[in-house]
Amino acid sequence: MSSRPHVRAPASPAKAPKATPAAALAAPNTPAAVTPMGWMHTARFLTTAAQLHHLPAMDTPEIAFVGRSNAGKSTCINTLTQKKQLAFASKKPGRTQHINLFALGKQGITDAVLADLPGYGYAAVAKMDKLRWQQVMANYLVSRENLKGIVMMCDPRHGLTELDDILLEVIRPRVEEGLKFLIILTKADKLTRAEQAKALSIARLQAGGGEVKLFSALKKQGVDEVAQLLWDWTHPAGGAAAPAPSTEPPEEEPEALDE
Ligand SMILES: Nc1nc2c(ncn2[C@@H]2O[C@H](COP(=O)(O)OP(=O)(O)OP(=O)(O)O)[C@@H](O)[C@H]2O)c(=O)[nH]1
Ligand SMILES: [Mg+2]
Repeated sequence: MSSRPHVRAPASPAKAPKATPAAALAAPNTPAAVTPMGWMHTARFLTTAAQLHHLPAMDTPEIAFVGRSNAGKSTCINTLTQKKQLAFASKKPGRTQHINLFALGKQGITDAVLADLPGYGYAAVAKMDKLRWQQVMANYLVSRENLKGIVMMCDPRHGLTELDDILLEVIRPRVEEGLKFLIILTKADKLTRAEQAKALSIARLQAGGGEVKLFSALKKQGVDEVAQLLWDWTHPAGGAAAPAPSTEPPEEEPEALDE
């Protein structure tokens, strides 16, 4: 376990938004109807590991964020969870160098885990370190038992790269066995509407029918949709969430994104 301090505890249950009768009916197994965004905001740091065998074995469904270095994985996690510094994000590629786990769940009860993985394809990393890391990641993706879904972050200005394709090959057998998979096209704010539409259709072809979503941390584009999807992945039975209110106030100032 790392000595890194835990982030703020989740809001007390007393302050949780009241369930509407309809939402309570829709979510019979949840004590108070939970919105996917409210659930995301409960994120807290769990642990960090440089090697696979240092990760705790868990039963809780885990969702891994993978992709090229600098694609925006850590920023996406911070945006979804509305916690500026939960995951380390940086202009400098190669910022994330460990597998970092974050727990999600109301009232301190973990019902899902997000894993922020180091990016690949960063030229300045020494060759041996690259190979070592690729091995750690491949092992993680192939053997992590509680892995429920993979979110591949892709900067649409670069498209899916050769390393992305290799990763897709590595996970293909698990996806065929039911592992959930989503491609997020990041930094959508850098594209015009027409470019966004084009990037979306190209990525959909490359994803072979898999799910693809546009996302911008800067414009908060795609946030609700991704939160809803991750909720659905990790709560397949009986965990229907209340629809997210359209005007949920932000807990923190928007992050200044500079890339
Ligand atoms: N304009 C814009 N910039 C973004 C967005 N998401 C991330 N960035 C910027 O992209 C850079 C890289 O973001 P990170 O979240 O650190 O990327 P990462 O994929 O975690 O990178 P590694 O940890 O190196 O693998 C930072 O400068 C972010 O501010 C976005 O939606 N829009
Ligand atoms: Mg990162």
